[in-house]
Amino acid sequence: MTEFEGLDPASLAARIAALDEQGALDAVQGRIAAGDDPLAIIEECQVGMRWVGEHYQSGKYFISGLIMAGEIFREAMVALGPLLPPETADAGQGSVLIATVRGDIHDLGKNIVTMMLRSYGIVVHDLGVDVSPDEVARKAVELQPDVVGLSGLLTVATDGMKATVEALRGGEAEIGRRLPVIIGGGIVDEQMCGWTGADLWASDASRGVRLIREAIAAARD
Ligand code: B12
Repeated sequence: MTEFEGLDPASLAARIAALDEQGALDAVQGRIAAGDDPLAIIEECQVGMRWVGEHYQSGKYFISGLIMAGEIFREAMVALGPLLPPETADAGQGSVLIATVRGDIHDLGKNIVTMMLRSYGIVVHDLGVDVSPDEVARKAVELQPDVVGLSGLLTVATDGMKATVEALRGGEAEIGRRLPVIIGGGIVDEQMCGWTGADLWASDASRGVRLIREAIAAARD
């Protein structure tokens, strides 16, 4: 195998970095058989995906590399998804409206967050990808979720994120309360949270799900 600087060559992350589909899926199965935590396996997949992304950026990989990495990850999730706690739907645990913002079609991360929230019994209304600010705001007024989650991985999508938060704030009068908005994805941080007008941010699913559950609990106190 080629050397993948910074990664252990035998690791799952390195196999994703090498776009070695079968090798990566074998590594996932090996880790599952060893009884590893599925979330830890997902996090290692993300390390490999980030590596591919960085090397796409530097010109070593092309768009086909991103597509391959996305496909490997999707297949890994076919094996890992059923190992996450079973999904239940119980409005008593709260509800979340989630979408990838306008101009962005990345959805693998959003789908993991959705799966994890559902595993806690939280009802998730997933609007999909490339969703316009008006559509998110319209659905928020219609469904009145406890929390709204916005996903975005592209720098150019940050405008869409900001516009969506503004549109949501515009609908709050009709809902009669402030809607906690959490933004997520590789590009978000404290600064972007402030700039977009969102309340919370998370660049990994575990932190995101914890913050969402806390926000639901606070809203119901
Ligand atoms: C796979 C991939 C693709 C696939 C996406 C497939 C799919 N169905 O999602 C395809 C091939 C379609 C794609 C297309 C493009 N991509 Co792309 N892609 C990636 C790649 C390699 C991995 C992304 C991924 O799925 N990671 C794994 C998931 C699990 O991680 P995640 O998304 O970060 O999600 C986690 C957290 O962020 C968080 N989270 C995510 N959403 C949310 C939401 C909430 C509410 C919460 C709480 C948490 C949360 O939880 C998740 C789990 O921990 C990244 C590299 C990278 N560094 O991320 C580039 C990357 C995101 N892509 C990039 C680019 C440039 C593009 C294209 C513009 C390329 C092109 N020239 O066409 C297009 C854009 C198309 C569009 N309009 O959106 C750039 C973006 C650069 C930038 N900052 O703007 C990246 C960073 C690569 C790079 N370094 O250059 N891409």
